[in-house]
Amino acid sequence: REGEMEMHGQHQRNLEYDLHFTDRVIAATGPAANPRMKQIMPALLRHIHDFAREVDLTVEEWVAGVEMMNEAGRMSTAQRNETQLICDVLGLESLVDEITSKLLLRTNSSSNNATPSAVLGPFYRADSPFLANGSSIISPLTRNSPWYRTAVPLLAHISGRVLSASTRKPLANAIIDVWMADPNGLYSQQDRDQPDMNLRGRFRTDEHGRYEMYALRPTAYPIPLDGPAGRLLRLLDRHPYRPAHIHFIVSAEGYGTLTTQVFDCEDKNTGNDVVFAVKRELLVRFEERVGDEKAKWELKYDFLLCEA
Ligand code: MBD
Ligand code: FE
Repeated sequence: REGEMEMHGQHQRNLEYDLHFTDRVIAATGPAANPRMKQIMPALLRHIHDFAREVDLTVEEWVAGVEMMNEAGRMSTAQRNETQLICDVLGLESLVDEITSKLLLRTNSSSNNATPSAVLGPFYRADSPFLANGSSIISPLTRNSPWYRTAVPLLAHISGRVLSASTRKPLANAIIDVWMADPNGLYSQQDRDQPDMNLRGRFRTDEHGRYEMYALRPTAYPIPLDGPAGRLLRLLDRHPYRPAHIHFIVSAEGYGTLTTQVFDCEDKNTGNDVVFAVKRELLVRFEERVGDEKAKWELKYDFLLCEA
């Protein structure tokens, strides 16, 4: 409805509304509702009603919004979460990530020294394969494929430790769940040219808290535009790019689980991520790796976890 939106540019404002209507809807909540619901729903109802009144939202426009949510729901699977992607382009996942970190800091000051979190995003998959330290998240099934040739210039060795944020004690047996897109900007589940679970894996730290893997230096890419999140970007005249990043979920017994991403500091898009997830502390530099025919690039990165 791109043309129509423009015609509505001079819509009427400030019709007179009966604000008691919102109070009636809020008051409809019963005494047995859960306390957190009683706390948050009045705010949600006020904002959503005020939004509709502020823009004089029409039935037709509301139906378009409902259809967008329905379509996102129909598209969402365990492999790709379109509803989450819509939240991402609206900045909502990054905002709740920030709120959650601030709340954690209040109850746990050691989280101040921990590696900052970043959004999960729509492409995480549970149950990726456990791999031995020093092995590659590139599926062996890609060897000798045209796909592998595109990956070779980006082969990277990634290693470091998982440490306690407060004591710097190395954490043995921590799990590092890693996933990333390929050089064409596609996660394995989006791409017929990649085997299942390509560029994903889980590693366990050794007795010195160390992990080590082969992966790729990541590249920037546009988020998928084939659904309502993409249409929303077009309606907003926005670019679809995410800066080059690698996702991690790091967990260890007795410590808070860290969901984060690292970003290649040389990527020109770090300043305008379409999902607003970049944090300065998560920018990393890939160095040239010498004397290893299995990797041209080197990244050393430690993860600092706070006590649970
Ligand atoms: C991604 O790859 C991603 O990590 C996020 C957060 C949103 C869209 C695509
Ligand atoms: Fe991603």
